[in-house]
Amino acid sequence: MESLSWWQSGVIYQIYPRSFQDTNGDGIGDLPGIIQRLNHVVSLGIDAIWISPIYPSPMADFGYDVADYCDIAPIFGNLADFDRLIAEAHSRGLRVILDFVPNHTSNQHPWFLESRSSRDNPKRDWYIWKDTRHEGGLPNNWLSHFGGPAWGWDETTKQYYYHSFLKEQPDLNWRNPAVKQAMYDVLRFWLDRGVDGFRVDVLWMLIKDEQFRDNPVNPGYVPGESSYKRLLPLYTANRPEVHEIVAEMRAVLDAYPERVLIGEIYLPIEELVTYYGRDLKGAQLPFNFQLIQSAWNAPSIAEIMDKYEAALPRGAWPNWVLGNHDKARIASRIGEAQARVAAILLLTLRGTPTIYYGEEIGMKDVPILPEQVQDPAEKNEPGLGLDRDPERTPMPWDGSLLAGFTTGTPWLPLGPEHASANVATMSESQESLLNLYHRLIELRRGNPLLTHGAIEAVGVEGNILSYERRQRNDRLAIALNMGHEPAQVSLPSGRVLLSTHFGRGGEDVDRGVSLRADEGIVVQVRSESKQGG
Ligand code: TEU
Ligand code: CA
Repeated sequence: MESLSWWQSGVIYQIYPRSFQDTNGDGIGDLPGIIQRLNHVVSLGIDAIWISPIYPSPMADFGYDVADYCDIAPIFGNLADFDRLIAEAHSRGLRVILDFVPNHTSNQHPWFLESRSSRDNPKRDWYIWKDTRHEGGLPNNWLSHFGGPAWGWDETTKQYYYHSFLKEQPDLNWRNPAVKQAMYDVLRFWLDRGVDGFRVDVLWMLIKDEQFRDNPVNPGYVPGESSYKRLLPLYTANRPEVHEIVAEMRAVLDAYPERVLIGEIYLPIEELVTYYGRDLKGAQLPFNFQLIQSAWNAPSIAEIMDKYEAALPRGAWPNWVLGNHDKARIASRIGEAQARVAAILLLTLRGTPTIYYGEEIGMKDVPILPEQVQDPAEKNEPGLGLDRDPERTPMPWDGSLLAGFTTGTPWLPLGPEHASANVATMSESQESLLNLYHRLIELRRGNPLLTHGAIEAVGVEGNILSYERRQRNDRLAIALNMGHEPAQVSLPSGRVLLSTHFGRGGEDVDRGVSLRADEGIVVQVRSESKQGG
């Protein structure tokens, strides 16, 4: 049995700190709140938490506009709280992964204030400044993810600066060695404080075309999509030079024991896997968002599984997610019944799963009224369905009016279902989704086939996706009915270890099994010798 690192055998849990637990009544989650709720995470069987940004920030993009990379935003607490969080997590065997946002700073960061102060400021070249084009227009046609041009005008120095996102998020110039060294020192600052790894924001965007060539028009643009999609980001993302930076970041982490580099990378599979790097010295876990982007049916998921496994460089470690703080929640995308099936899929696929907070209780997108909108993506381009607030609402801990999240006014509304869909209520019910997650993670931790086993025999029969996890003669068979009708599926004989439908565990199945609508099962296959008996 090969020995795996913690980030290979473990389960990662993403915490959106604003919405996890408030402890001072301001309606905003904080670090003491995360500490208060660590036991929930540990009881779930989680091995590592990834915390979205907690640094000082004007919060124009809710923390993804960093004004100081080496401190904690007062609304979340301070460095003493952070050190306590690390100690409390580590004492429970939990690792802590931070969100690293290197592509851009806040426009309030001292570096940018210096850079914009004059054209010959020593930090001018820490950002990307360009003159107007000869006829007085923008430097080129590059667009912001959040609508409009990606060029912000600076009246003082009469130049434009580049911003992939909000004008409050000026992009750093990652071609500048001084920027790289300063940012690698940021990594060391947190590594020295005991951080176990980083999820790197927009890793694939760090380098932009040196010639600033116009991006090509997107022939597939559909009116009603975000304006950013009018162009293909050929010259503003996934540039070949970025891999040198990924390797350098990884080298910084490799100077410390057992650290992990996770990359946020929205690219097709064949491009995504290049971020494992030469000799696997890139990101250990380039985030695989295929399950978020895919249609939810057996053939589509089977195709992704085959394609991804085939594309992985030799020795590269897979990973899977169902959601995050930018994308509609899985239970809203596929419904409560299929969210149970998705839990089995996520936790029995080969590789590291990341659970987004609330997925374990089937949290759904919460409807946000126009006057409640906080997300700049929606404010900048209203009515296109770009709002990310629905998937960022407070974690419902119990069925009380404020769900045990706060004693104040929550910064976003609680979901209408929170009276029943909350941790306390679900903990009481053996049949709840929360208990299915408990059972699944317990099975995963106790069964090396799920951490170490190969994935084989991926098959589709109608709406049923089936596959096996194998190691020598040991086999688990998984069958997932992604349809809403009962169906029969041929499976090797064995014993049901777990089903989405409580009470089926222990049942013998013999060369075939009937699945209820929206049912998934995990079967311990009887070994060959016994099969014949
Ligand atoms: O998201 C980057 C990204 O992929 C965006 O295209 C994202 O899908 C978009 O924001 C959806 O509207 C990262 C962070 O996860 C996101 O929260 C930040 O807003 C963004 O970078 C800028 O830092
Ligand atoms: Ca608070």
